[in-house]
Amino acid sequence: MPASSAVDHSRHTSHARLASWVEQVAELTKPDDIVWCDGSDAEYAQLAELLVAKGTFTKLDEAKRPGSYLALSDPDDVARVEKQTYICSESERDAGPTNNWRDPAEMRETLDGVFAGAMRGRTMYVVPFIMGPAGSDKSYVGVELTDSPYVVASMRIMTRMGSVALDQLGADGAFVPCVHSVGAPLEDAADDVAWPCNADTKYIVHFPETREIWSYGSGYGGNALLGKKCFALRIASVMARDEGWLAEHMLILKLTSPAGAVKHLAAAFPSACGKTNLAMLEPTLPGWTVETVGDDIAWMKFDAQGQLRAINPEAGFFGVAPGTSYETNRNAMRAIERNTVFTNVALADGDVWWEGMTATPPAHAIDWRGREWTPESGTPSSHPNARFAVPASQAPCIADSWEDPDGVVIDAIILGGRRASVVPLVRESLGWEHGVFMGATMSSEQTAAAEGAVGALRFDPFAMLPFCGYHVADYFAHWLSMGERAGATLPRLFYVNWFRKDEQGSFMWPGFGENSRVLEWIVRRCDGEVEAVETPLGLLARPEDLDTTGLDLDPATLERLLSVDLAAVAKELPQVRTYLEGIDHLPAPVMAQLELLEAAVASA
Ligand code: SAT
Ligand code: MN
Repeated sequence: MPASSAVDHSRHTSHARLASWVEQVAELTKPDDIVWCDGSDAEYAQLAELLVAKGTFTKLDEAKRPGSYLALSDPDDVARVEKQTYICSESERDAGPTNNWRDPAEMRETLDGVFAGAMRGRTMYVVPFIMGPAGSDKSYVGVELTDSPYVVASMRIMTRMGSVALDQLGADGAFVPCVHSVGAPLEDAADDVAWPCNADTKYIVHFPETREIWSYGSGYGGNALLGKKCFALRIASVMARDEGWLAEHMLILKLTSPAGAVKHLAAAFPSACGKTNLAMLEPTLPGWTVETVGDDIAWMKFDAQGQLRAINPEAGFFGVAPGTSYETNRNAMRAIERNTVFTNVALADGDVWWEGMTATPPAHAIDWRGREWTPESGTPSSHPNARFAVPASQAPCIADSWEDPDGVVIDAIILGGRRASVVPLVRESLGWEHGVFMGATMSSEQTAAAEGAVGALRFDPFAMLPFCGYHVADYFAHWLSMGERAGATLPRLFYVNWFRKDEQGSFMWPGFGENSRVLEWIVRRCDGEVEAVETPLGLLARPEDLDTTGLDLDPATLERLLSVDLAAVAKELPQVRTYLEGIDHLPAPVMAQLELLEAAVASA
């Protein structure tokens, strides 16, 4: 039945605008079929069966990994494609220097071209989803139309999907329209491949003014699961700017002291700095517990009492598999023992394996490219960006408050980067403007793995470089304006660096569960229990205030971890200046913070 011949959608929704938009997209993309998703277990089971039949999913051994599947992607469709990601604001200025801008009218023409007939031979799934707990005033609804059943199955894990979202939408609620096609129309269903995508053409497009997302050509991760980076960060950051809240690339954790006092912290780190590990940390400090509210995204709004409250808009964890083990993140490993979709890891004896999962690799496996693999193969068995998708509720460390519709009160926000030198283990900002400066200049060192000079800094402001949907200078101004809200209780701002190295190249700080010692200091600062040492870089911890009981850490190393070498800071400030000067319309207070720091190190 050709969908374009006026299908009756009233059985599925009373939302006339939704029904007619579905019809419009079907007329453009010409799917063979339209399926409205209800999010039920039966529907998920059917999808999984279909994906197994298509060869996209391999069912894992039910005794070893119940309810779980492995998908292997096309080898050229393995990560977000930032060069083909666009912000199509009406004015080019609004996209700013960190985004690819395209004229919205021209982009609409382009999209009309590539989407015409794009779903031929396929089923178009209507996937309504809520970002945030059902019924929360902080949640928003989206509807993704996709021709990828893999995306539907993943959206079922990562969002509140199906009838629950249609119910929240009602007859005329607002939703973010998200259109996704793998860009591989079929003449004949028999021609399909296990991982359809378009090798040549990919477009990940955002229209911030109309709050729309169009994605073409990729089936992987953030390119295709449009609730995540596209909606919950790029579009939501624009909504947050307009409505006076914050949509951030931050984990949210709940920390309970031995006395039972609860604090919630949000934290932003660039990729590969252990965000999921921190969100699921097992404290080594006796009596402390960490529970997880979110591991990737935080939506934060001030409540009537002026407290900043955060929700995790997602319902699942989409974590990097390689490096995850019972040693590095036991909570994640326990979460993914069942009901998990793995993508681009190795298949070994009916179960999954990846580099770093166990000390001894399996003698034989099928690698992420579907080839025979042994430890002697000389290539990694899993793609470095291989992922697991798992319902958040399965994590043993999930906080009871993780679905609280009111959100949790954020007491402190932690920023950080991966720095082998210069940057101390922990410091508190000198105030809100200084904290915004710290966020704006978040950086990691260039490693040999990436292009560019080793030792050069890569700036990733608030870990939002690829995710801020508008001009990054306006984003800094928005952060500054949060600090001026009348009656607001602002969270304290901290900057941590777990990655300091000594002259021999060894990490000076043990990291992982030991990071609870730093969290404890942060809590004591929030409670006004400890003094700190004021320096031009921020408020530093005194060595005697960091609980190092039972740690094998000599006093000299601790001293170095907690102090700043102003001469070393002075040496890298020119890089900071060049970076900030490259941002047009930079708010004056951010530059003023740099000038204060330059003056302080010059006179030191
Ligand atoms: O692919 S995602 O964007 O969802 C994950 C990531 O790249 O951080
Ligand atoms: Mn992320």
